[in-house]
Amino acid sequence: MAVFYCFGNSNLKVYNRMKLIKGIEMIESLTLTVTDMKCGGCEANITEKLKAISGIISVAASAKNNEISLEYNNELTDIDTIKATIIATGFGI
Ligand SMILES: [Cu+2]
Repeated sequence: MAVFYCFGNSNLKVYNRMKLIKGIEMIESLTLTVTDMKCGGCEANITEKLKAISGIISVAASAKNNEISLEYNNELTDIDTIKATIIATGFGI
């Protein structure tokens, strides 16, 4: 699994890289069915919000498929935080 990248801020990037090298097992993949994304603007909006969470490694949002796939460090964030951010941004789970 290629997980040696991060879209967060530079400090987070360094932190995640350290953690990834120490133990890849704390990285989790998650795909959620998310409603109400209509276009690329919606995808960009939710992607930006999710990437701002500490511990989020990657985000792929698809309005077409009503899906958001993420990789995250489960020591830094969790599914409840991710879901709450999606709902707070105006989308449905
Ligand atoms: Cu849109």
